[in-house]
Amino acid sequence: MQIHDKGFLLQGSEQNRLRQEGIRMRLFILLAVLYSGVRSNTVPQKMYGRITSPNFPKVYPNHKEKIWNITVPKGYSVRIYFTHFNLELSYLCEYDYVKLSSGGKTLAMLCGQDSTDTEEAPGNRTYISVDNHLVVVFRSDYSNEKPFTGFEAFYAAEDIDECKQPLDTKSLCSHHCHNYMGGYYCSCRVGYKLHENKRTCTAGDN
Ligand SMILES: [Ca+2]
Ligand SMILES: [Ca+2]
Repeated sequence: MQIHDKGFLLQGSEQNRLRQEGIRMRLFILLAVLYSGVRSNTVPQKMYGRITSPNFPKVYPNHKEKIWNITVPKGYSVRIYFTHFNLELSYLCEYDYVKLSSGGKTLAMLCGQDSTDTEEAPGNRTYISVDNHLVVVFRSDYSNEKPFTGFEAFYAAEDIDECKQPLDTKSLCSHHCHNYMGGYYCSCRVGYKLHENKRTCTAGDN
């Protein structure tokens, strides 16, 4: 009986400790969110939004860097397009630019107003992130010879169709794949059972 009581007490203090750790962790996350928010203008997780260059639609300032970390829920990607784009043109966009990157890769390096042989301007193009994160960087150098008005862009979360894989990759489901907003699921042909991994089908026992 005493042993049982002691065990119970220990459990109680263990719970207390865990609770305190939980509070500390939450405080830490809150501070981390606030801190990162100040540093890189993390866009809170939204399904859509609008971003613009500093001072838009007025001329953007020199010597400016701004970063947007756009995150949408898992199972979605970020589609972005520009309704206005007017940046200083420079060889390979090394002076002023808008850089789109996702999954550690650069999707586009944009500058100018219209695309040239060596520089890309967005025009009517839309860009899609490879996962549920998109990083947009705006950067201007120390000078402009003319007034440039910067950019305005809109983004929206777009469902990833997991069932539509590139031809050279293995399908996620061994039989049927069903796409839905924010995810997908697999099913099997008659006589087969879905494996615990929810993807492969095995011949049923019955
Ligand atoms: Ca410039
Ligand atoms: Ca989906």
